[in-house]
Amino acid sequence: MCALAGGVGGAKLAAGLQAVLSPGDLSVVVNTADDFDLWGLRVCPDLDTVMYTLAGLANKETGWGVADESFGALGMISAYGEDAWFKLGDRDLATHVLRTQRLHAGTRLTTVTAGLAAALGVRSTLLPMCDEPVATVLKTPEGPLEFQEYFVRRQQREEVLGVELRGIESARVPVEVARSLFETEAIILCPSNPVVSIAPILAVPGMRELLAGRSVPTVAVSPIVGGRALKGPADRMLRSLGHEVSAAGVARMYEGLVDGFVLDRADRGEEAGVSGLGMRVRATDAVMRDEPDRERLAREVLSLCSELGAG
Ligand code: FO1
Repeated sequence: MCALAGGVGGAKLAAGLQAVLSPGDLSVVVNTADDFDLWGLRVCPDLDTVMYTLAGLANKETGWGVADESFGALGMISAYGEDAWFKLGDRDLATHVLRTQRLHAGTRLTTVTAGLAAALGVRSTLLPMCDEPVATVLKTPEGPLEFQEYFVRRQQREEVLGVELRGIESARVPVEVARSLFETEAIILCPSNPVVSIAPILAVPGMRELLAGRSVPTVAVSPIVGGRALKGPADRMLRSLGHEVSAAGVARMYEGLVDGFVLDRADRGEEAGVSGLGMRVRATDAVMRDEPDRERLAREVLSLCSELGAG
């Protein structure tokens, strides 16, 4: 199976899929347009969120970062007078140090990520959407803001009026992603932000064609439940960008790409609208509060994939 994912929501479903599939049967293609450089280090928040979650190391309260973390290095950075707005923990820092060193030595992000994930015992294949740097820059009334500046430093306060993916035209689908899409029996779009997590993956030149070229079922899970985002600013972002803030609104964004759509029981009223887009709909409990929830949702998604002809 091949899943497309952003950060926390995507990582949770990926963990559910990993738990119910045979070891090695899952690849996760992860958004890297949130990546940025901080204090000379290359930080890849979504890749790390998925990696720590699949390794069983994630901080359960935040969903990102490592469990049992300390912030000694960050305290020292503050003591030197830096604004420590992005909370890099001591254990997490090791990941960024090694990643940066290996990237500087000329190793591709795909290879670096595979090495880090294997060392942490992750039994799925973790794939960055591309090896080239891509940066999400948001158009706001305050001017253009880099993603983490908007998301963490300014706490998503500004209205998002547009999204630019800087560097996307030079990005290429890595051979490992192409292979994984070629071999998979189904493609799953995790309940991640459709605008800043899934859209950048789909925007890598050649990615949509690869997806469309496969005649396997593609199933998406709604990140919007009862008209609100499960996490993060997706609901406000959809509204300010002119999309309908509902499960059906998300389904419409995936029209032509997706054959199956999973939405929460709370949104049963939208089933007919989604079916009208040519998608088979499954209503279930789409909110993942704990590990059993993740596994149950993963089974529902896989069962919809089988119904649509996977396997
Ligand atoms: N999110 C925050 O809201 N505040 C932070 O200080 C923060 C630090 C951080 C460090 C490492 C990492 O991998 C992720 C981190 N995140 C933090 C999460 C991250 O910025 C966002 O969740 C994603 O980029 C959105 O998908």
